[in-house]
Amino acid sequence: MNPVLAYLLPRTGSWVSGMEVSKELGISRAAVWKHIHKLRALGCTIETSPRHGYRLTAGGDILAPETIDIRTKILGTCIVFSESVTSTNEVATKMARSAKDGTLVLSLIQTAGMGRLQRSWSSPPGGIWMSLILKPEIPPVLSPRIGMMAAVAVASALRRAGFHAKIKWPNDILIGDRKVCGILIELGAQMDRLEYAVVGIGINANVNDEALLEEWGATSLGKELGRTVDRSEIISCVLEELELRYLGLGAEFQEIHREWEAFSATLGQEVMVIGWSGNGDLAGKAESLDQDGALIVGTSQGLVRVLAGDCRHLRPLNRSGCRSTAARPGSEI
Ligand code: BT5
Repeated sequence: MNPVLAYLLPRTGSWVSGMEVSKELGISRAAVWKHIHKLRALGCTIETSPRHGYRLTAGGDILAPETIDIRTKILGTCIVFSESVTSTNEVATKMARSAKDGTLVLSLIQTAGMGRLQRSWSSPPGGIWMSLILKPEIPPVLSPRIGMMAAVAVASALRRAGFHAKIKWPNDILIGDRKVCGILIELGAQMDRLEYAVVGIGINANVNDEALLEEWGATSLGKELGRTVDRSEIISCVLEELELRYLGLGAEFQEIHREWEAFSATLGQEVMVIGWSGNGDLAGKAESLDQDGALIVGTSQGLVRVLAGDCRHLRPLNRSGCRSTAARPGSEI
């Protein structure tokens, strides 16, 4: 953690002089000032006064291991924190074999954030960019459950915070019809044994760049709420909701499956699955989700089981068979 932030945090709301910080940390006053600049760029609200020095304001958007209230027994009890990494999934994957189950890799920004299928994930300051290293005792064939569990846990955590979060197949989280969170699961496995899963979670928490959000057709928690959200508390809740389900991943999966269906924005929709099984696109109605996380799509040819792909929600048909005009322009999500 940044040493100046570590010094200011327990003194939040009080003035401390530049001289005091410099003396206590054994660094020059110019170095203190550089740290202050950096912390402000990362979202901390720090006031300065020539007479009083520096004051960290309560309620600012500060994210550090020390600000996260760990209420879990396994997940997040070990945190690897950085101000900037290429990708938390990349860092987590490199250390996964030797890491403790539940290790959390967290960064304030990512310079090469990854989406699915080699796509890129923009990760400016203000977001929650994190990866969990999990070591569930399940056979590799059950690994699709991990993504379903993660989606249900994030949706539950956001619901606890007052957002009407829904899941778009396979595991995007939406508020309204806009994406607020993406999940990327990467696995390390042998034939019959899952060694680890890296669960990458990207939440546009306080990412408020309108142009970027518009470009992705996305939203952020801060935008939806009209004010800054407490990222540390959101992370604590995600860890709690994940741990609750992680322990029942093998035996109590029925409940996670039931929750996924209850939170789904996809089931019942007319959808277009892009690039499924390399056979082009598939249009139909999303009927259900099977135990392997596959989407069951009702098409003119009958039911089709789709294991992977990109899904677009089409505007529902109205009674006369035309696309509804109620949806906003751009008709697909
Ligand atoms: C995903 O991919 O939705 C998975 C994203 C996972 C990101 C997390 S952040 C922590 C961890 N470390 C990583 O490196 N990754 C994980 P996909 O469904 O392929 O969506 C990618 C597409 O979403 C891009 O092609 C853009 O169109 C769009 N996009 C990029 N950045 C976005 C953002 N911040 N919010 C919403 N959409 C975004």
